[in-house]
Amino acid sequence: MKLYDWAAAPNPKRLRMFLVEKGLKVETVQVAGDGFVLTPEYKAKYPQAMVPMLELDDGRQIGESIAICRYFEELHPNPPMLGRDPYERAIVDMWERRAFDQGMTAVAEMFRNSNPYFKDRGLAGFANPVPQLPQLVDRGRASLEKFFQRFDEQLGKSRFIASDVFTLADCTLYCSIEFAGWVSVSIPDDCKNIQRWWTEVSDRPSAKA
Ligand SMILES: N[C@@H](CCC(=O)N[C@@H](CS)C(=O)NCC(=O)O)C(=O)O
Repeated sequence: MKLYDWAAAPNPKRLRMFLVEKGLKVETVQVAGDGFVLTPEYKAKYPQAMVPMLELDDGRQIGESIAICRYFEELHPNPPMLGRDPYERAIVDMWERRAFDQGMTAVAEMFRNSNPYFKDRGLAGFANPVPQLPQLVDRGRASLEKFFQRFDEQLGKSRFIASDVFTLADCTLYCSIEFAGWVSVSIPDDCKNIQRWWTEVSDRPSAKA
C-alpha cells in the first residue's frame, strides 16, 4: 500500500502522528509540487484532489484522514487510538470532530482566504477555483478564540482531550494548533491547560511525524 502525502500540510500530519503512535510504517509518496499545489498526476489519479489518500495494493483508494485511521485501527487494534469501549469511542469521535470543525477549519478559513499561494483556492479539493473571501479571515480568527477557550476548559478535566489516554483526537488537536502558527496565532497566555497538554504532547515522538 502507499500513502499519498504532503509533508508540510496539517491533515496528512494527523494521520502520520496516528501511524507513529501505532508503530506502523507505510510507504509514502509526496504529491505536492512547487507553490503548495498538488501535482497534476496526483489530481488525475485522485480527482478529490486532497491528501492524505491511501492506495491499497490492488488499487482501491481510501480518502479522508479519519477513514484511513479507522482502516488501520481495524487491522491493528493496539494501541487503541479511537477509544477502548463504545462510550470512549463516541467521546473520541466527538472531540476529534470538534478539534477539526472548531480548530482546523477556523485556521483554514484564515489561511486559505489570505495567503497569496491560495488565490482562487479558497477551499481544498475538487471544488477549485474558489475565490478567497477576506471576511472569512476575521470570522476564522473569532472562531479560533472560542476554540482555545473551549478546549482549555476540557483539558482542565482530563490529561488528554478525550480521556486519560492519548487518541486520534489529540493528534487532530495538535495539528490544528500547529497549523494556527501558520497564521501567527499561538496558544493564548490564559490557556494554561492547553499549554500543559501542548508541552506533554510535543515530547512524544509522534509530534515530529
Ligand atoms: N477532510 C479531509 C481534508 C483534507 C485536506 O484538506 N487536505 C489538504 C491538505 S491539509 C489538501 O489536500 N489540500 C489540497 C489543496 O489545497 O489543493 C481529511 O480529513 O483528510
